[in-house]
Amino acid sequence: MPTNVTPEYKKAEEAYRKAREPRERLDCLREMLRTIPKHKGTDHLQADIKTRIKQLTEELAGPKKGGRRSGPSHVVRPEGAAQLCLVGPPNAGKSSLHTRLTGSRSDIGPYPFTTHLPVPGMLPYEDIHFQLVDLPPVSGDYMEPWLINALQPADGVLLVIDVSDPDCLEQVPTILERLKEKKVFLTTDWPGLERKEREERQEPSEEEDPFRLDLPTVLIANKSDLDPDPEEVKILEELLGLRFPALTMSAKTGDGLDELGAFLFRALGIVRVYTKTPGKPADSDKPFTVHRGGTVLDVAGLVHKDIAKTLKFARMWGAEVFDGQQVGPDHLVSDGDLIELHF
Ligand SMILES: Nc1nc2c(ncn2[C@@H]2O[C@H](COP(=O)(O)OP(=O)(O)OP(=O)(O)O)[C@@H](O)[C@H]2O)c(=O)[nH]1
Ligand SMILES: [Mg+2]
Repeated sequence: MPTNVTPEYKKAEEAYRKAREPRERLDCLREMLRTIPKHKGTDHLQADIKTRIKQLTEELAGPKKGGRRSGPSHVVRPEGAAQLCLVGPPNAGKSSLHTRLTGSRSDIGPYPFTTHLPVPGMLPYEDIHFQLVDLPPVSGDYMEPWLINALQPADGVLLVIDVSDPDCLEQVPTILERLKEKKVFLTTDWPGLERKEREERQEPSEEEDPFRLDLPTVLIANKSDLDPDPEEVKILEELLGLRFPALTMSAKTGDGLDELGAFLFRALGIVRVYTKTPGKPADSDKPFTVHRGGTVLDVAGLVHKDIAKTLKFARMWGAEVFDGQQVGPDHLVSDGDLIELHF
């Protein structure tokens, strides 16, 4: 990270980190390039920004006539409470899990490299949904060049392995290495779970690189029907020296699938907030979701950008307030709160 960057650049970088929509990310990158001080010390970063602008522009342009790339965009627009990408070695059962969890029609095959494109799907959990994105495999021999772009909007990763296949002892470190080369780090730090020791991060991060991507990761030990030893995944993690939270499941029998929604809800620290219009009953079927630490203002922004701009106060019903309590825009929301926005 170069020193002497302007506050203007810092602001653009901050906005880039927060942006989730590909088009918004592109705008932020352009702003970063516009505001970055142009001197030797920022040469690398300038080049990096330019490469990313080029890649994203191509992604957003879609199929090119007569060009090498054809077909749909590889970046999936986030929907639902959070986006989680399925990453793993070939044949681990990513697509099988995806079809069972989301009802998608992702291709399944008994041979490696069945999946070629990202496939989105929604996993229902209580009254919300998580978006799961099935992806092609990552192996020592091959990783789709666009896979890193597809990971950018994700809130987390499901690292899927075939627990009955001893090869996963080599596959997992290879995947971590390949992603790391592209500045993507799979971490144990889930916002809603107790923070593990700093040194468990794969790399020190005093000098934050704006393009470094840390993705909280859960290890999914699939094909438990082929290896019924419940301790297997613990042994694997010990052998691999990893501390990801882990879930054991079988896409074949359906065992363990039910636990994923509850895990994601807790691990991501999702907070559901219901809204109502003054003088009307609660609109309690479809909540808005924010992360723990979210405020009344954050919810207002999800309802409508203009409401967030003109928000005066809210009335709130919930566990932490008395019924109809008046609260300011900065008031923290908790799961199950009902709010009435006044603007
Ligand atoms: N016994 C058993 N077989 C499974 C399970 N999950 C998937 N399979 C089988 O494993 C093979 C690969 O499944 P896929 O879902 O295509 O695996 P994938 O990880 O998406 O594979 P790629 O797209 O090539 O990366 C298929 O023959 C599946 O039927 C499981 O839980 N148990
Ligand atoms: Mg697949």
